[in-house]
Amino acid sequence: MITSAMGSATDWTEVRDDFPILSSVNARGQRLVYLDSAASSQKPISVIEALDRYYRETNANIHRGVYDLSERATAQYEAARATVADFINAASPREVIFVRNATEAINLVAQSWGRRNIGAGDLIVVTTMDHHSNIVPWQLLAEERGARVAAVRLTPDGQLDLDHYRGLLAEQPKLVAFPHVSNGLGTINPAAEMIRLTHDAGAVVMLDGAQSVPHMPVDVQALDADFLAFSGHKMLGPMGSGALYGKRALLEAMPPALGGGGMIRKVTLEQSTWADVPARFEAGTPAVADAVGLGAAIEYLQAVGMEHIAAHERALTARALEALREVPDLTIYGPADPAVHAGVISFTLGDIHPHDVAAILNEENVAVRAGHHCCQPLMQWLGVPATTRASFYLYNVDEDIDRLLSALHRARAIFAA
Ligand code: 7TS
Repeated sequence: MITSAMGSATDWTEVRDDFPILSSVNARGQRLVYLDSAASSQKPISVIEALDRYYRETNANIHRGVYDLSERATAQYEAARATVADFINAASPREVIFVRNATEAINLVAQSWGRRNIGAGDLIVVTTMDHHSNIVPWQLLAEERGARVAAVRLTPDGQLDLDHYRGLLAEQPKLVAFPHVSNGLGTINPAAEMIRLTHDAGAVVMLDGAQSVPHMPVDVQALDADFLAFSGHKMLGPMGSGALYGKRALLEAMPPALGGGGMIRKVTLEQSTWADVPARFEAGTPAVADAVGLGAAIEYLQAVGMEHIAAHERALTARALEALREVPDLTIYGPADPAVHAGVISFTLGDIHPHDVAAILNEENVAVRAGHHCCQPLMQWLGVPATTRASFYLYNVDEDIDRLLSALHRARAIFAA
């Protein structure tokens, strides 16, 4: 197990060995090559043990009991919040709200900030490459409020068309929602520049960090992000863990999205008043163990070092892009420039259906995703119903790319026959 930030000599196979599931083999003795981390990451032993330890030694409801266990559970939950805040360089842990996933984080903003700030005729801007999670909540809000939703167009190689974006900003939107990194194309968007332009136009930014926070250093203060949503399960943490970051002034001006225990200051049968943030947005008993597990996941990522992880993934991606370009009939979507292409590679292989490609890869124990990746508007723009997608994380190694390549050649051979 790794214990400290590593230099350039990291043995990534040792990192892989921290993830028990990655040493599993199929009936033919082939080791699992997991290339679907954009959907959900695997979990290191330290996270599995943190969950186990929490339930064995600490479990109790939080913020309620006056007994030792409950106080320890509360302390661990709040320590995890501080760990998340530190990870994204939030000014205060109060700016971090625990949620189940990025989807819930975005819906929280749409339902709370949105209902208070979006009115009839207002414009909300999303992008053609957004995940449904960063489109549908805004459509629901727009429908309710009589607002409009417009989408930023893409350039031919799958980057945001910033000229079109500037044009939309001239229409003075109230809110702009965009992904830091696209889960369908791997495009790394120029978040800092876009946020600056957005603020100059007087709009608030919902940055979808589901594919960036797990893979690269993300500093909310340097970016000046208003809201940032991300999922713990994509960054080595437990399923059902995630976080919303919001600037404190914005959060403090927002009404609760859910009512219940834990989020109130005073309740009478006539009316209620709200707790301070972040408790105001955490109604009911939270997923305490999962928050603690997310804290452990972040500690693992920090021990390896986010810059270091990003560099490893850049190297894997550059190598994979180069190798995939040599496969006949294979079309790669997304930017050709590896500097703006994260470790998410979407492709089609001739006329073979993406699901068939994934099924043959699965026979070789190579796990990839096929489908629309919850990006139907993006698929429409690409003119394909689906793609096959390989995505990388810190536990992938060069050998995984070799296995992907040989499985793709097998798929070609099978379908050529
Ligand atoms: N935003 C982006 C950019 C995503 O990639 C995802 C999940 C979400 C939001 C939603 O995350 P959730 O944790 O709330 O589900 N993306 C994917 C994917 O690409 N394959 O499965 C889930």
